[in-house]
Amino acid sequence: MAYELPPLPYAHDALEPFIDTMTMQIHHGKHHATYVTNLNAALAQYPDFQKHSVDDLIRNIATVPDAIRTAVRNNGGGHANHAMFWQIMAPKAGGDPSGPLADAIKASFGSFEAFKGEFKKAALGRFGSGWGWLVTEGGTLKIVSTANADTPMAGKQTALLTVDVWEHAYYLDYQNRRPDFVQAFLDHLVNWDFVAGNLAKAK
Ligand code: MN3
Repeated sequence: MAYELPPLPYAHDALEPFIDTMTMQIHHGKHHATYVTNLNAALAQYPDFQKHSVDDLIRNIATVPDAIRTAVRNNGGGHANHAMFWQIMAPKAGGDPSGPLADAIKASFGSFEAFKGEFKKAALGRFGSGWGWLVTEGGTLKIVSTANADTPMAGKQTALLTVDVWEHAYYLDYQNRRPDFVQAFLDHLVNWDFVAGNLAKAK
């Protein structure tokens, strides 16, 4: 098996009360696991492509054969995005970033409050299923959103932070209230130390 489901970096109930245990069990153990299974199935006849990291696979999606490109884009993207999303969150997290990351956010958006406003706008403005992102491109931080399992890493951007806004990410706790989920994510779940590490690596 080329690709494997990474374990959650915390217990299934660790993000309560902001994300409930069953959501985490289904989201990680079913949704994410299915992306990994389907990615392996798509690449079963293409062993050369199994040697790449999933991030490299997505970054170089144009080199993937036509016959499996859509399957790899969707399932490889789903795998890569979720693998990052689990690490973006942590128990008793959220709050304000500090250090070079806080400076970069202030330089790019004016203030942390302005950043949060723009991030929420992107996450809530994504119609249907997708992802909200903080990325870095050419030394500037930007906020973008992507549809379905697409990732900004397929272009020239490097992802620093992401939130899954598919309904399966929040429906049991929040039903139709995506704004409340994204607010709780920013206030209580973002692991800013991990985001700061992503920024340091991108430089
Ligand atoms: Mn998801």
